[in-house]
Amino acid sequence: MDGSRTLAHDQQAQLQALYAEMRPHSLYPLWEVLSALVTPTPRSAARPHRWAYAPARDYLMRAGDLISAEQAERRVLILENPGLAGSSAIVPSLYAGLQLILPGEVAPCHRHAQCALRFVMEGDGAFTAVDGERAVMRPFDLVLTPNWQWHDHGNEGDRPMIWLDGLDIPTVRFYEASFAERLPSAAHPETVPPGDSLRRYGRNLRPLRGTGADRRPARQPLFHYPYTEWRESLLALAAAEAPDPHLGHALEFVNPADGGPVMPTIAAHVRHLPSGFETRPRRSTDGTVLVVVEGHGTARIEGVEHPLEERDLLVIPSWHALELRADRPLTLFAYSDRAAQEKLGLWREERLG
Ligand code: GTQ
Repeated sequence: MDGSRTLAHDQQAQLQALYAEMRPHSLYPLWEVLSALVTPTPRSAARPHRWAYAPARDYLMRAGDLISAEQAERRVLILENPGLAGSSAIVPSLYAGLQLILPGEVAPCHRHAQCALRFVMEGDGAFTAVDGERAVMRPFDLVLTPNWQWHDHGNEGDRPMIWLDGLDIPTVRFYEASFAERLPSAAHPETVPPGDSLRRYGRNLRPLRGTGADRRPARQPLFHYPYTEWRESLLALAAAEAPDPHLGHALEFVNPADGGPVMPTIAAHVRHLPSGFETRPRRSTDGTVLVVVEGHGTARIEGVEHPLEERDLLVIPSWHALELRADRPLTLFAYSDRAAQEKLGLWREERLG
Protein backbone atom coordinates (compact mmCIF):
# COMPACT_ATOMS: atom_id res chain seq x y z
CA MET A 1 0.00 0.00 0.00
CA ASP A 2 2.75 2.54 0.81
CA GLY A 3 5.66 3.16 -1.49
CA SER A 4 4.61 0.39 -3.86
CA ARG A 5 1.49 2.30 -4.93
CA THR A 6 3.62 4.64 -7.04
CA LEU A 7 5.56 1.83 -8.71
CA ALA A 8 5.38 0.83 -12.37
CA HIS A 9 3.05 -1.95 -13.36
CA ASP A 10 5.64 -4.64 -14.16
CA GLN A 11 7.68 -3.77 -11.07
CA GLN A 12 4.47 -4.19 -9.03
CA ALA A 13 3.83 -7.58 -10.66
CA GLN A 14 7.38 -8.73 -9.89
CA LEU A 15 7.06 -7.61 -6.29
CA GLN A 16 3.76 -9.49 -5.89
CA ALA A 17 5.46 -12.61 -7.25
CA LEU A 18 8.31 -12.14 -4.80
CA TYR A 19 5.85 -11.75 -1.86
CA ALA A 20 4.10 -14.95 -2.91
CA GLU A 21 7.42 -16.80 -2.95
CA MET A 22 8.50 -15.43 0.43
CA ARG A 23 5.21 -15.98 2.28
CA PRO A 24 5.72 -19.73 2.89
CA HIS A 25 9.06 -18.80 4.50
CA SER A 26 7.37 -16.35 6.89
CA LEU A 27 8.99 -13.33 5.29
CA TYR A 28 7.07 -10.14 4.43
CA PRO A 29 7.89 -6.69 3.02
CA LEU A 30 7.87 -3.97 5.65
CA TRP A 31 7.19 -1.22 3.08
CA GLU A 32 3.70 -2.59 2.52
CA VAL A 33 2.74 -2.14 6.19
CA LEU A 34 5.10 0.44 7.65
CA SER A 35 2.58 3.28 7.91
CA ALA A 36 0.09 0.99 9.68
CA LEU A 37 2.74 -0.22 12.14
CA VAL A 38 4.38 3.09 12.98
CA THR A 39 1.48 5.50 13.07
CA PRO A 40 1.96 9.23 13.61
CA THR A 41 -0.55 9.14 16.45
CA PRO A 42 -2.15 6.25 18.42
CA ARG A 43 -4.88 4.27 16.68
CA SER A 44 -6.80 2.27 19.22
CA ALA A 45 -8.95 -0.64 18.13
CA ALA A 46 -10.84 -0.15 21.39
CA ARG A 47 -14.00 1.94 21.30
CA PRO A 48 -15.43 4.33 23.87
CA HIS A 49 -18.26 2.54 25.65
CA ARG A 50 -20.55 3.04 28.64
CA TRP A 51 -22.12 0.28 30.70
CA ALA A 52 -25.15 1.36 32.71
CA TYR A 53 -24.87 -0.31 36.11
CA ALA A 54 -28.47 -1.51 36.63
CA PRO A 55 -28.75 -3.86 33.61
CA ALA A 56 -25.25 -5.26 34.16
CA ARG A 57 -26.18 -5.88 37.79
CA ASP A 58 -29.37 -7.72 36.75
CA TYR A 59 -27.41 -10.14 34.55
CA LEU A 60 -24.87 -10.68 37.31
CA MET A 61 -27.63 -11.48 39.84
CA ARG A 62 -29.14 -13.95 37.36
CA ALA A 63 -25.76 -15.64 37.09
CA GLY A 64 -25.80 -15.73 40.89
CA ASP A 65 -28.96 -17.87 40.76
CA LEU A 66 -27.30 -20.35 38.40
CA ILE A 67 -23.71 -20.83 39.57
CA SER A 68 -22.02 -20.44 42.95
CA ALA A 69 -18.85 -18.40 43.53
CA GLU A 70 -17.08 -21.61 44.54
CA GLN A 71 -18.16 -23.44 41.36
CA ALA A 72 -17.13 -20.52 39.17
CA GLU A 73 -13.88 -19.88 41.13
CA ARG A 74 -14.62 -16.24 40.29
CA ARG A 75 -18.22 -15.34 39.36
CA VAL A 76 -17.57 -12.35 37.17
CA LEU A 77 -19.14 -10.70 34.13
CA ILE A 78 -16.38 -9.45 31.87
CA LEU A 79 -16.74 -5.91 30.52
CA GLU A 80 -15.35 -6.52 27.06
CA ASN A 81 -14.68 -3.61 24.78
CA PRO A 82 -16.98 -3.85 21.70
CA GLY A 83 -13.97 -3.07 19.49
CA LEU A 84 -11.90 -5.92 20.97
CA ALA A 85 -14.27 -8.88 20.53
CA GLY A 86 -13.01 -12.17 21.92
CA SER A 87 -10.11 -10.59 23.83
CA SER A 88 -11.72 -10.26 27.30
CA ALA A 89 -10.07 -6.83 27.33
CA ILE A 90 -11.60 -3.42 28.06
CA VAL A 91 -8.59 -1.68 26.51
CA PRO A 92 -5.81 -3.66 24.80
CA SER A 93 -3.72 -3.83 28.00
CA LEU A 94 -6.38 -4.14 30.71
CA TYR A 95 -9.30 -6.24 31.86
CA ALA A 96 -12.45 -5.24 33.77
CA GLY A 97 -15.19 -7.36 35.31
CA LEU A 98 -18.03 -7.18 37.81
CA GLN A 99 -17.71 -9.79 40.55
CA LEU A 100 -20.57 -11.00 42.76
CA ILE A 101 -20.24 -12.72 46.14
CA LEU A 102 -23.52 -13.68 47.80
CA PRO A 103 -23.92 -13.95 51.59
CA GLY A 104 -22.17 -17.05 52.91
CA GLU A 105 -20.12 -17.60 49.76
CA VAL A 106 -16.37 -17.82 49.30
CA ALA A 107 -14.25 -17.32 46.19
CA PRO A 108 -11.45 -19.82 46.77
CA CYS A 109 -7.86 -18.86 47.45
CA HIS A 110 -5.45 -18.56 44.54
CA ARG A 111 -2.54 -16.48 43.36
CA HIS A 112 -1.37 -15.40 39.94
CA ALA A 113 1.11 -13.28 38.05
CA GLN A 114 -1.64 -10.77 37.23
CA CYS A 115 -2.13 -7.70 39.43
CA ALA A 116 -5.70 -6.91 40.49
CA LEU A 117 -7.59 -4.04 42.01
CA ARG A 118 -11.11 -4.19 43.40
CA PHE A 119 -13.37 -1.16 43.53
CA VAL A 120 -16.50 -1.85 45.58
CA MET A 121 -19.77 -1.03 43.79
CA GLU A 122 -22.27 -2.13 46.45
CA GLY A 123 -22.73 -4.22 49.58
CA ASP A 124 -21.08 -4.35 52.93
CA GLY A 125 -19.28 -6.87 55.08
CA ALA A 126 -17.50 -8.96 52.48
CA PHE A 127 -13.76 -9.25 52.58
CA THR A 128 -10.75 -9.80 50.40
CA ALA A 129 -7.97 -11.60 52.26
CA VAL A 130 -4.43 -11.01 50.96
CA ASP A 131 -1.88 -13.50 52.25
CA GLY A 132 -4.36 -14.27 55.05
CA GLU A 133 -5.09 -10.69 56.08
CA ARG A 134 -8.67 -9.55 55.59
CA ALA A 135 -9.68 -6.13 54.29
CA VAL A 136 -13.34 -5.59 55.15
CA MET A 137 -14.82 -3.98 52.06
CA ARG A 138 -17.26 -1.08 52.02
CA PRO A 139 -18.77 0.74 49.03
CA PHE A 140 -16.17 2.62 46.96
CA ASP A 141 -13.18 1.20 48.85
CA LEU A 142 -10.15 0.34 46.74
CA VAL A 143 -8.50 -3.01 47.56
CA LEU A 144 -5.39 -4.34 45.81
CA THR A 145 -4.19 -7.87 45.27
CA PRO A 146 -0.65 -7.33 43.98
CA ASN A 147 0.85 -10.05 41.84
CA TRP A 148 1.64 -13.45 43.29
CA GLN A 149 -0.07 -12.78 46.62
CA TRP A 150 -2.58 -15.33 47.85
CA HIS A 151 -6.11 -13.99 47.86
CA ASP A 152 -9.58 -15.23 48.63
CA HIS A 153 -12.89 -13.41 48.92
CA GLY A 154 -15.83 -14.11 51.21
CA ASN A 155 -19.11 -12.54 52.25
CA GLU A 156 -20.13 -12.85 55.90
CA GLY A 157 -22.71 -10.09 55.60
CA ASP A 158 -26.37 -10.45 54.66
CA ARG A 159 -26.39 -8.65 51.31
CA PRO A 160 -24.89 -9.35 47.89
CA MET A 161 -21.50 -7.77 47.38
CA ILE A 162 -20.47 -6.51 43.95
CA TRP A 163 -17.16 -4.98 42.99
CA LEU A 164 -15.29 -4.03 39.87
CA ASP A 165 -12.20 -6.11 39.18
CA GLY A 166 -9.42 -4.33 37.30
CA LEU A 167 -6.58 -6.59 36.20
CA ASP A 168 -3.62 -6.48 33.83
CA ILE A 169 -4.60 -9.84 32.27
CA PRO A 170 -4.02 -8.69 28.64
CA THR A 171 -0.61 -7.20 29.55
CA VAL A 172 0.51 -10.46 31.16
CA ARG A 173 -0.86 -12.35 28.15
CA PHE A 174 1.12 -10.05 25.82
CA TYR A 175 4.33 -10.88 27.68
CA GLU A 176 3.37 -14.59 27.91
CA ALA A 177 4.21 -14.48 31.61
CA SER A 178 1.09 -15.97 33.23
CA PHE A 179 1.45 -18.28 36.21
CA ALA A 180 -1.32 -19.25 38.60
CA GLU A 181 -1.95 -21.74 41.37
CA ARG A 182 -4.71 -22.75 43.77
CA LEU A 183 -4.30 -23.17 47.51
CA PRO A 184 -5.53 -26.65 48.50
CA SER A 185 -7.93 -25.08 51.05
CA ALA A 186 -10.66 -22.60 50.09
CA ALA A 187 -9.38 -19.87 52.42
CA HIS A 188 -5.88 -18.91 53.48
CA PRO A 189 -5.42 -19.29 57.26
CA GLU A 190 -5.80 -15.90 58.98
CA THR A 191 -2.32 -14.49 59.56
CA VAL A 192 -3.02 -11.12 61.26
CA PRO A 193 -6.15 -9.22 62.38
CA PRO A 194 -8.15 -7.32 59.73
CA GLY A 195 -6.77 -3.85 59.06
CA ASP A 196 -3.26 -4.66 60.30
CA SER A 197 -1.48 -3.38 57.17
CA LEU A 198 -3.60 -0.22 56.98
CA ARG A 199 -2.62 0.69 60.54
CA ARG A 200 1.05 -0.13 60.02
CA TYR A 201 1.58 1.40 56.59
CA GLY A 202 -1.43 3.61 55.80
CA ARG A 203 -0.57 6.54 58.08
CA ASN A 204 2.88 7.70 57.01
CA LEU A 205 4.41 5.24 59.43
CA ARG A 206 6.20 1.95 59.07
CA PRO A 207 7.51 -0.58 61.54
CA LEU A 208 10.98 0.43 62.78
CA ARG A 209 13.51 -1.60 60.86
CA GLY A 210 14.97 -4.48 62.79
CA THR A 211 11.90 -4.99 64.99
CA GLY A 212 10.75 -8.00 63.00
CA ALA A 213 7.32 -6.42 62.57
CA ASP A 214 7.73 -5.66 58.87
CA ARG A 215 5.63 -8.53 57.61
CA ARG A 216 4.29 -7.29 54.26
CA PRO A 217 6.39 -7.31 51.08
CA ALA A 218 8.43 -4.11 51.47
CA ARG A 219 7.79 -3.04 47.87
CA GLN A 220 3.96 -3.20 48.26
CA PRO A 221 2.91 -2.96 51.91
CA LEU A 222 -0.55 -1.37 51.64
CA PHE A 223 -3.56 -2.96 49.96
CA HIS A 224 -6.64 -1.18 51.34
CA TYR A 225 -7.57 2.43 50.50
CA PRO A 226 -10.94 3.08 52.21
CA TYR A 227 -13.56 5.38 50.70
CA THR A 228 -13.96 7.29 53.98
CA GLU A 229 -10.30 8.31 53.74
CA TRP A 230 -9.95 9.15 50.06
CA ARG A 231 -13.28 11.00 49.99
CA GLU A 232 -12.30 13.22 52.91
CA SER A 233 -9.00 14.12 51.23
CA LEU A 234 -10.63 14.78 47.87
CA LEU A 235 -13.33 17.03 49.33
CA ALA A 236 -10.77 18.92 51.42
CA LEU A 237 -8.76 19.52 48.26
CA ALA A 238 -11.91 20.71 46.48
CA ALA A 239 -12.61 23.18 49.31
CA ALA A 240 -9.04 24.52 49.30
CA GLU A 241 -8.30 25.32 45.66
CA ALA A 242 -9.68 25.87 42.20
CA PRO A 243 -10.14 22.74 40.05
CA ASP A 244 -7.61 21.95 37.34
CA PRO A 245 -9.28 23.05 34.08
CA HIS A 246 -8.66 19.69 32.36
CA LEU A 247 -9.07 17.26 35.26
CA GLY A 248 -11.09 18.84 38.04
CA HIS A 249 -9.78 17.99 41.51
CA ALA A 250 -7.75 14.80 41.27
CA LEU A 251 -5.80 12.59 43.67
CA GLU A 252 -3.77 9.55 42.70
CA PHE A 253 -3.57 6.46 44.91
CA VAL A 254 0.08 5.73 45.66
CA ASN A 255 2.22 2.90 46.92
CA PRO A 256 3.73 4.30 50.15
CA ALA A 257 6.92 2.29 49.58
CA ASP A 258 8.00 4.39 46.60
CA GLY A 259 5.40 7.13 46.06
CA GLY A 260 4.60 5.61 42.66
CA PRO A 261 1.41 4.13 41.23
CA VAL A 262 -0.43 1.46 43.24
CA MET A 263 0.83 -1.40 41.07
CA PRO A 264 3.57 -1.88 38.46
CA THR A 265 1.13 -1.96 35.54
CA ILE A 266 -1.95 -0.13 36.83
CA ALA A 267 -2.42 3.41 38.16
CA ALA A 268 -5.60 4.57 39.91
CA HIS A 269 -7.03 7.94 40.88
CA VAL A 270 -10.17 9.74 42.00
CA ARG A 271 -11.61 13.01 40.77
CA HIS A 272 -14.16 15.52 41.93
CA LEU A 273 -15.94 18.06 39.75
CA PRO A 274 -18.02 20.75 41.45
CA SER A 275 -21.62 21.17 40.28
CA GLY A 276 -21.75 22.95 36.93
CA PHE A 277 -18.04 22.44 36.26
CA GLU A 278 -16.97 21.48 32.76
CA THR A 279 -13.47 20.26 31.96
CA ARG A 280 -11.59 21.33 28.88
CA PRO A 281 -10.77 18.52 26.45
CA ARG A 282 -7.73 16.40 27.22
CA ARG A 283 -6.36 13.20 25.75
CA SER A 284 -3.69 10.80 26.96
CA THR A 285 -2.18 7.52 25.81
CA ASP A 286 -3.40 5.49 28.78
CA GLY A 287 -6.57 3.53 28.14
CA THR A 288 -8.80 4.43 31.08
CA VAL A 289 -11.73 2.81 32.89
CA LEU A 290 -13.92 5.20 34.83
CA VAL A 291 -16.56 4.56 37.52
CA VAL A 292 -19.13 7.12 38.61
CA VAL A 293 -19.12 7.14 42.42
CA GLU A 294 -21.53 10.00 43.06
CA GLY A 295 -23.45 12.65 41.14
CA HIS A 296 -24.32 12.81 37.50
CA GLY A 297 -23.21 14.53 34.35
CA THR A 298 -21.93 13.87 30.88
CA ALA A 299 -18.74 12.57 29.32
CA ARG A 300 -18.03 13.79 25.81
CA ILE A 301 -15.53 11.53 24.05
CA GLU A 302 -14.37 12.79 20.64
CA GLY A 303 -17.58 14.81 20.49
CA VAL A 304 -19.95 11.92 21.35
CA GLU A 305 -21.91 12.35 24.58
CA HIS A 306 -22.32 9.58 27.17
CA PRO A 307 -24.60 10.21 30.16
CA LEU A 308 -23.03 9.50 33.54
CA GLU A 309 -25.19 8.20 36.36
CA GLU A 310 -24.12 6.73 39.69
CA ARG A 311 -22.18 3.46 39.31
CA ASP A 312 -22.04 3.67 35.52
CA LEU A 313 -18.81 2.44 33.95
CA LEU A 314 -17.09 4.11 31.02
CA VAL A 315 -14.01 3.22 28.97
CA ILE A 316 -11.92 5.88 27.25
CA PRO A 317 -9.40 4.37 24.80
CA SER A 318 -5.95 5.82 24.17
CA TRP A 319 -5.75 9.29 22.63
CA HIS A 320 -9.50 9.95 22.69
CA ALA A 321 -10.27 13.49 23.80
CA LEU A 322 -12.43 13.53 26.94
CA GLU A 323 -14.53 16.38 28.32
CA LEU A 324 -16.53 15.96 31.51
CA ARG A 325 -19.48 18.01 32.71
CA ALA A 326 -20.94 17.79 36.22
CA ASP A 327 -24.68 18.47 36.52
CA ARG A 328 -24.37 17.68 40.22
CA PRO A 329 -21.10 17.36 42.16
CA LEU A 330 -19.43 14.46 40.37
CA THR A 331 -17.02 12.03 42.01
CA LEU A 332 -15.19 9.51 39.82
CA PHE A 333 -12.79 6.63 40.27
CA ALA A 334 -10.48 5.64 37.41
CA TYR A 335 -7.75 3.15 36.63
CA SER A 336 -5.50 2.90 33.60
CA ASP A 337 -2.30 1.45 32.17
CA ARG A 338 -0.42 4.71 32.79
CA ALA A 339 1.85 2.98 35.35
CA ALA A 340 3.22 0.60 32.72
CA GLN A 341 3.39 3.23 29.98
CA GLU A 342 5.42 5.62 32.14
CA LYS A 343 7.95 2.91 32.92
CA LEU A 344 8.31 2.26 29.20
CA GLY A 345 8.69 5.97 28.42
CA LEU A 346 5.52 5.93 26.32
CA TRP A 347 2.97 7.92 28.27
CA ARG A 348 1.87 11.26 26.80
CA GLU A 349 -0.99 13.66 27.31
CA GLU A 350 -2.29 16.63 25.42
CA ARG A 351 -4.34 19.37 26.92
CA LEU A 352 -6.61 20.86 24.30
CA GLY A 353 -8.68 24.03 24.52
O1 GTQ B 1 -10.54 -12.25 41.97
O2 GTQ B 1 -8.66 -13.22 41.52
O3 GTQ B 1 -12.27 -10.78 37.58
O4 GTQ B 1 -8.22 -14.06 39.12
C1 GTQ B 1 -10.54 -12.26 37.00
C2 GTQ B 1 -9.51 -13.09 37.40
C3 GTQ B 1 -11.00 -11.75 39.28
C4 GTQ B 1 -9.71 -12.70 41.16
C5 GTQ B 1 -11.27 -11.60 37.96
C6 GTQ B 1 -9.22 -13.24 38.75
C7 GTQ B 1 -9.98 -12.57 39.70
